[in-house]
Amino acid sequence: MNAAVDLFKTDSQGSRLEALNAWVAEVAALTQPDRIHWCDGSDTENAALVRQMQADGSLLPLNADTHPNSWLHRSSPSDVARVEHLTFVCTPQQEDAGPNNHWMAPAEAHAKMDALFAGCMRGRTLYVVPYCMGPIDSPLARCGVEITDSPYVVANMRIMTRMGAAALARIEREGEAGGAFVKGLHSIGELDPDRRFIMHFPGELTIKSYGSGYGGNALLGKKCHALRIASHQARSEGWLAEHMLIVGIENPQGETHYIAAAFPSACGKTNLAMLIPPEGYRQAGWKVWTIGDDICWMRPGADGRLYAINPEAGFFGVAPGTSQKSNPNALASIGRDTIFTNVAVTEDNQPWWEGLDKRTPKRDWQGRSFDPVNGPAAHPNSRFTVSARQCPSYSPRAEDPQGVPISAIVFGGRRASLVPLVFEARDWTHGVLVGAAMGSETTAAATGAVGVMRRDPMAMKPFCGYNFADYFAHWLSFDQAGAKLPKIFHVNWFRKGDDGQFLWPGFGDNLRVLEWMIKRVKGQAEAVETPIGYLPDADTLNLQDLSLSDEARVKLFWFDQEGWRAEFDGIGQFLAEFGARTPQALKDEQRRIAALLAG
Ligand code: SAT
Ligand code: MN
Repeated sequence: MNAAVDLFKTDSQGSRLEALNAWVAEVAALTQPDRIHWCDGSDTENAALVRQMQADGSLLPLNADTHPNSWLHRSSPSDVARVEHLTFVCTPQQEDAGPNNHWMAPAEAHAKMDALFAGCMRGRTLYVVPYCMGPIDSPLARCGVEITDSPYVVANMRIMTRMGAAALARIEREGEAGGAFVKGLHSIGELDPDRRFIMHFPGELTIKSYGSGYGGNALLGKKCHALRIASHQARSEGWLAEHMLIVGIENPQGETHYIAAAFPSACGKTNLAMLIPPEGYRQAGWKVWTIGDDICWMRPGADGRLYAINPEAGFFGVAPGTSQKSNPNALASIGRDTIFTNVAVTEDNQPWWEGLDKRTPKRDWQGRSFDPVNGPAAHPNSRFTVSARQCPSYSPRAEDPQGVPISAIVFGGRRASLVPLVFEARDWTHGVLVGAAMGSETTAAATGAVGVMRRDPMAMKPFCGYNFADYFAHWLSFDQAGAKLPKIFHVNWFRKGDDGQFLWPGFGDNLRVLEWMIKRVKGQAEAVETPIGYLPDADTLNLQDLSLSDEARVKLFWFDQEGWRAEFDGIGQFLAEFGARTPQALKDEQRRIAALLAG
């Protein structure tokens, strides 16, 4: 390694954890960077990085009057989403990764990755990024260190996690014994889709990611650590790492219920987490508190309830569709100190995307003069990265080291037909089946065809770091004596009518559905029992001031026995894909309901 002068001040490595020092030295020997920089997360450090990225063109300044301290990053056009086909879980036994993951033997995967990493940081700086997932003083939080050669990744990690000195101090305090930190090695490589892999070694608490600078492929604290590696750790330690938003609903009596909800990427998690109550509800005193919009770690507390933290500190939200109408809180959050990725810009250099407003953009996400023949101006998976603290509805309880108690768990997908607006599972086992059977039409958050219906259990298809059959068993295992588990619900905001239009207005009006859930939790609302679960009684879900069509009033609350019979055949086949490892209790539950549907 060249002993070049550091761009920034690098302090002495005197007392640093030996395992961390050794790993950094080993990676530096392999990747041959010109410089090593240990990130402290300070404003000064960030300002220097931003200056450097501005100088090399990887960050472009946006209109400083309308969007102070905000930047546009244009990624390589072939590096715009997660790459599930290049993402692997490397366990010694293939069955432990399960049919839900791409698998490679650890030795082979290490050899493949190390060959890519060899010498890849020549001419570059190696950044050591210590981070903490969760409030820094939370017993539920976990730390990691990402090594990366991308300053863009460093800047994003600083927003998305508790990054820098405090995280490093916790890692050092915990030492080798205290639940070792996750090691994530990342290089943008050549940004070549043919030399791109995202590999996970759950047994070694290690991630190796090469060839992409984008979101979930590169910000290793997010999907790679907080879901794939953490789900694996959670299984052995008795907790859950889930692809869920966490939102607090405060009723006019001042009582707040926390709800965790799983939806696949780009299905409105951020909007639901930041929901603004409809006018009538606002006047009555309802309030909504955002804890997290993407990831939830939860574990049983001493009182038997599940307590949740948001391991992240920021939002990496989908820009297109975000507007004053759909998500005013998001819009208010991103008015300053935000990194935008792959959005378009207006004449006066403001960030712009489809669905924002009626203006015509000047340049598209690739920097070309906007021409509709080239497709949308903003990439459909363009994003904003912003600190959660900038969100007007950010809950003070989001920083609570003990987490928040969860009253209800919600599963939901994008289903144009069949699935009603809301139903409640009979009990925990049924709820686990409802989650396991989740289906959704694919979105632009991952490369591949959009709009294809696929099974996405608990919205974890791309993120579960082990065999789904074992994951279902882990979920079932929480139903123990003394447990006070949340009720489980399923929602579908995306049901369409015969004209192809959505039947439910969604957004703020989703609070009506959450209100019904809370009433159910408190035993205050009637429901109709059907084989698929409890549906709202005609007048227990508040539809006041909504101009729903007659078709909507019927279809949103309709249990279509015929259609569900076919759906349950599909669910049975899906569970069978996991063979003998599928928990018997889940198979029995599927059979029980299938028999009711046949009757
Ligand atoms: O790219 S990310 O995985 O971070 C966003 C998402 O797909 O949910
Ligand atoms: Mn997500």
